[in-house]
Amino acid sequence: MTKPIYILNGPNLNLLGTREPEIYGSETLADIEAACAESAKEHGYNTVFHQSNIEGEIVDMIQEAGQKGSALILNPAAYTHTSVAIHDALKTLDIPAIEIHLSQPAKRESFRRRSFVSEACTGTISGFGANSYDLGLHAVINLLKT
Ligand code: CA2
Repeated sequence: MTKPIYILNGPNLNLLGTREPEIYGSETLADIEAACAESAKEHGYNTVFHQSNIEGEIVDMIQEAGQKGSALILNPAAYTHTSVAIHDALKTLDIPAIEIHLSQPAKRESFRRRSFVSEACTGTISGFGANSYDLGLHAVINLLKT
């Protein structure tokens, strides 16, 4: 059976759709989860979707993705800019991993310009709102086909 695509989300993304819609859009994380599941299904993949506010839990889920998943899509949220632990976990993976962001961090505060995650990922998609997830999903599905 095909292994699922893991979609992991970092701190505060559980609040999506409730605050700062001008930056992050009005869709909730549950809306994004449902859209990803449907889009992946059209290509014969299941998804495992998870959000955590806790850095170590995200590390655990990245390790699980490496063991049980076919690919990883990760929005590390604020940990993008701080986490050596997430960088190290990503470096252990033998599966494609795509970093995604709803907003375009390069256009925002200077502290968002540093990503500890980019250099450990296959690629990065940012700035397309909730559509960044769908673009990330299509990117990994294309990689898995080749
Ligand atoms: O644009 C993204 O997806 C970010 O990963 C979002 C993070 C931010 O720290 C990154 O620089 C870029 C913040 C997520 C916070 O999510 C919220 C959602 C709704 C309301 C408030 C925060």
